[in-house]
Amino acid sequence: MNLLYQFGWNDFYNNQYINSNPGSDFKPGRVISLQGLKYHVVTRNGELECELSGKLLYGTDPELLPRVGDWVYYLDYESMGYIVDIFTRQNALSRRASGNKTERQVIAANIDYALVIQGLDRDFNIMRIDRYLVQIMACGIAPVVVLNKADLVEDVEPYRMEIARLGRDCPVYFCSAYSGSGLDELKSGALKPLKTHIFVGSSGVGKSSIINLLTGDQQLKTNSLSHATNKGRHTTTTRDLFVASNGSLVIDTPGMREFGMALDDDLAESGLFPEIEKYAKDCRYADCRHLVEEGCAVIRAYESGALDPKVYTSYLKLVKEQQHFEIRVEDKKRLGKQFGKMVREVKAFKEKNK
Ligand SMILES: Nc1nc2c(ncn2[C@@H]2O[C@H](COP(=O)(O)OP(=O)(O)OP(=O)(O)O)[C@@H](O)[C@H]2O)c(=O)[nH]1
Ligand SMILES: [Mg+2]
Ligand SMILES: [Zn+2]
Repeated sequence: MNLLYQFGWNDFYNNQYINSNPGSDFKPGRVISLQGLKYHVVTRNGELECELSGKLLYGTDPELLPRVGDWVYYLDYESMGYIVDIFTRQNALSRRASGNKTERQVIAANIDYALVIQGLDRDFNIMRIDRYLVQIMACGIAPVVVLNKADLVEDVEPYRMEIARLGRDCPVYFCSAYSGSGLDELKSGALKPLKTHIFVGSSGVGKSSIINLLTGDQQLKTNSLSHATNKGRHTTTTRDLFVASNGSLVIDTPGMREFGMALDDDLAESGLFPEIEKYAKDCRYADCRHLVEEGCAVIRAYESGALDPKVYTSYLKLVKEQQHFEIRVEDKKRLGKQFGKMVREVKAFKEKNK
């Protein structure tokens, strides 16, 4: 099978490629890792190290620079490749850039499933899970919850129930990278061949450990602490895309302390809070934000105990964060137009030099 298909190439990208009629010099590939300005790209002929063309590097909205998972057009140049443009994304997992209120940071592109990993130790935090789920769904990605380190607890059922109370339609898996329990179920249930999965979660929850076991070798450095000295930490610092043994594609990410929201939608009506929306239809005002409004049925449900306080608090926290996040009006017409122009320029250049 064509290597590109093994890395997720499908009609969505193929149609773009055909319609852009790029000529044989512009080849497609997928970014599987990036280190500084060096990109590793899977091409029809294997892996190729690439750099960005100047035009892309200096002339592009940072959100549209290639990230892991992006499909790109590149030009061969001796033993290197030059990335000249990216394909329109199916979606992108993004978050608010840390320390910055208005900028969105793209973590990875073209993702089918995002697996939120937490450890069943002090890391477990139901509100944090909910924040991840909201941001993931807002990016148009299907979420999955994975609770690792099941070896550290007697009974996982209380955790399952707590997640069920969030009222979200999202599969939950329990596993232990230490004992190996639950990993087969995770692989056969959550990891789909040819689909792209991203692992997200705080540092130390076991993302790389799980991926190591799923991909069948030690491709990743895991964070093994030597207890006495705290030395020998190998925390993941680059993002990488791997093929697991069942043909699914898996992206590891470094742990994120915060996963700030970067949402466009009006949260109250976004469909992201089904438990809130259940009550919202009885609010006095149609545009009620359920914060301080009179006649708010959501606040009433919260006060009466009908609405889980954790769900309401999680909603409040997100509204507050979102109010800080103002999205710049972006000039998105760059894509397509500029690329068409470049194709014509290269073709003209080749004609002239025949
Ligand atoms: N008890 C227990 N420890 C685990 C389990 N999975 C991972 N660990 C340990 O947790 C530590 C962190 O594991 P990693 O796989 O490096 O965690 P990570 O999520 O990739 O961390 P970052 O790359 O920093 O984001 C290591 O010491 C692992 O041995 C588990 O199921 N049970
Ligand atoms: Mg890691
Ligand atoms: Zn209300």
